Amino acid sequence: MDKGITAIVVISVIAVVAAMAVIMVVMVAGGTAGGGMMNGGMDGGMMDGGSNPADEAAAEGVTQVRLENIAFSPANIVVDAGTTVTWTNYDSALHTVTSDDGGELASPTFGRNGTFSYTFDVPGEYYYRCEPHPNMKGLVTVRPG
Ligand SMILES: [Cu+2]
Repeated sequence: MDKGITAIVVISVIAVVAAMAVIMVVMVAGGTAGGGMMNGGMDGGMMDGGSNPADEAAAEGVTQVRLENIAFSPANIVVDAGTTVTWTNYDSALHTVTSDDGGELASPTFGRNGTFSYTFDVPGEYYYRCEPHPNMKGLVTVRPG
């Protein structure tokens, strides 16, 4: 009788340990494989990654913006009118470049190694974000050419 109970207890402990091991393997795989939607949140340092032009000095002469770790980098650039800016997605997550004010700066959703280009002909401040990731914010300031 005692032996039977002991066996059940041992089996239960083994089952719990096995379940924890499986959970840990899944978590480690998710954190290192770089796949899936959660990637940026895990790797970005902050809870949901994110970028904010208010946190950065404006970068001049930059026409290439990276979408990486659920952030625009650099998130704050200054260009002359007539400049074409290209965004490239280095994440496995899908991103967009979407004007905050509903303007024509509006990309389709694009995935890893996808690019989107837009030519800024009209001077002004173009605040934008990523639709799936509201913490991803960026700004292009266009000076008269
Ligand atoms: Cu995004």
